Amino acid sequence: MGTALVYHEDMTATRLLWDDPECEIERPERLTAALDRLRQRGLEQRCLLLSAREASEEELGLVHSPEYVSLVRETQVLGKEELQALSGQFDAICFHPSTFHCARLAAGAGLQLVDAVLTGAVQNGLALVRPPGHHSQRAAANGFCVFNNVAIAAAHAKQKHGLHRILVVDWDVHHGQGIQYLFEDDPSILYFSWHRYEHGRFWPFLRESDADAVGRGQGLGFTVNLPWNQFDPELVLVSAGFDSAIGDPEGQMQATPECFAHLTQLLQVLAGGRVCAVLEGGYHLESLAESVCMTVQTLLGDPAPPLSGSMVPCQSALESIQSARAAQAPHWKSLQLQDVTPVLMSPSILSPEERPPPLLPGGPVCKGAASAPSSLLDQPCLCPAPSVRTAVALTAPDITLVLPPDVIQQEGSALREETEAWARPHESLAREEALAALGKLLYLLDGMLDGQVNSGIAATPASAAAATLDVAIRRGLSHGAQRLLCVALGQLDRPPDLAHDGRSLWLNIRGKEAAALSMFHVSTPLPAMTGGFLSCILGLVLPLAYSFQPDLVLVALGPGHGLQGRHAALLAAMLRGLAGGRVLALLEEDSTPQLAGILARVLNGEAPPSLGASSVASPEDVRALMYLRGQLEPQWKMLQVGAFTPQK
Ligand code: Q9C
Ligand code: ZN
Repeated sequence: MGTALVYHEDMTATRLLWDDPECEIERPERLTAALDRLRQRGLEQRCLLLSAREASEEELGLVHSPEYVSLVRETQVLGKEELQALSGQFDAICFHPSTFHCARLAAGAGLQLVDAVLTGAVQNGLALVRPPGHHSQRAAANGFCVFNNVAIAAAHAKQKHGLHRILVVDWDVHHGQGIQYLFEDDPSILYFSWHRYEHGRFWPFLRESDADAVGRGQGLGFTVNLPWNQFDPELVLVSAGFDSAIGDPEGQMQATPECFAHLTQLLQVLAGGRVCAVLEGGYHLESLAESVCMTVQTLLGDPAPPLSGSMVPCQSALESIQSARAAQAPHWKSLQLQDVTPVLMSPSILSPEERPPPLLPGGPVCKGAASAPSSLLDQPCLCPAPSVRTAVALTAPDITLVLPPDVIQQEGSALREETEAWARPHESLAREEALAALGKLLYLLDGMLDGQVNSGIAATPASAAAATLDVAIRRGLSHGAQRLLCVALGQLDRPPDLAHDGRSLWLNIRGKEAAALSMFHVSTPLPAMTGGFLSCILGLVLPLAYSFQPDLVLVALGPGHGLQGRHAALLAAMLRGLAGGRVLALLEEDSTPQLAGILARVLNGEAPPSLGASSVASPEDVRALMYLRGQLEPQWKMLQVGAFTPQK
């Protein structure tokens, strides 16, 4: 459905007229650098370009007082001295005669983006704006922000489009206290911010930026944390500040540009993919430009490049997340799950030889804080993007009806002899039908391993599902995959002789018992309800997968998988964050064209359908999840995030 890019070059007009080291980083080149890079990468050309309009004074009045709007309007005619004097009344603000015009365009750009998304003209988009907005308050400019662009967009989405639940995610490095103040008693706008805090010693130095600020009155629980819960937003607004990115002089954090691709992709599973990002901070031009490209690329549906670096969460991050969860728990059922049952821990069943291998070949390279930002930014992705994003090798005659036009239906097949050689050990692959399906699968898999195809779907007769998966794993490992993640649903057993050498991680979702037979062999029951399924993906599958950092993902829906289409779509959408989106889905031949179609669309970059306000997980599902997390946490460190045992 497309991605909008909202911009107007007039927003480069506002600039610093006097000497002020604090304000000088918020410069016009921020917009031009981001836009130039989008052009250079061919991303601008793929977007629907919208020219920003000015917000009306009435629209500004959705969150600002008339007196404040008048005050800003009057700056248009002030001289330099007067502008400087007025600026001094606010914290980190430098007015310019064009400020009012620029700030109205910035707010208008957000409105236009929301209108475009909510009328269905586009699926999502980014507004490139100056000045930023999230620090500005009802009657005050603050931190380079004049009008609160995202807050105005949220109020407008409620008022003009009748929305009832809007999620605002603020990934700028600073706390958007302006948005928090404006909506802290409003339960229809969930404001989530992460920000550098330093126990109150980081700008804007506010006590209320801490985790225990949870909103007030009707809005209790709707300030600060956790998009993953029963909120089920209809729209996601992003206060997209890139001063949290590596190299930024303000934030001094370490997030690589790829992080923003992953953040964007995670948000795209909400609200049917209706995501509106509005630029806030970001002052390192190179890092800003790259991070903007990552965001737009992901909005356009391209798979996120794999994350690099250590996947071990740092202690201080764990502590912060724990405090935020604790503060939010009284207000969100999904955060109370952990208290359902004290988990009786059986002694660890992991044998010593199954401890993590020292360093896997081609494994993650830890980039320490010492490495210069440029070295992280200078690495262009060496592998060119595959020419085909998604290919399907499916036999159902009606499948073409449900495929988007750019999904390739693949006719090719591996050489007969070769296919037979791979099939030989398996009785179930002797039948002609099974052999033909295997040939098609091998051809597709080779296309993925060669880098021509990014993702795919293949089908197999139910009776040959396990054997076909077995061949796919072996073929993947022997033809270039360094680490292969296999998520198997239904009656599919881990190939018994598959080496426990750390090169494959087997995750089976089915059955009655939760069991971690080794750190690379995990089995969990299929949760009964949507809430349980979500917890399983977020609390187990993704932490394991992100820790493992596979370069190929197989997801197999085997006999009796019992998965609903929307659940399969969510799983596929989330797994697409791994391995640069190199995901191969294996279906049973008699799966419905609807299931194949929805998976093809999601693997191709479309948002999965919204799950709806989900039920919470059942006590049994929670128990299974907690048990496995406890078993696996010592090995897979990402499980420490949201752990039920306090970390020392
Ligand atoms: N050097 C935005 O990112 N200066 N505003 C902090 C410490 C103010 C940031 C002083 C930073 C304002 C939108
Ligand atoms: Zn900022």
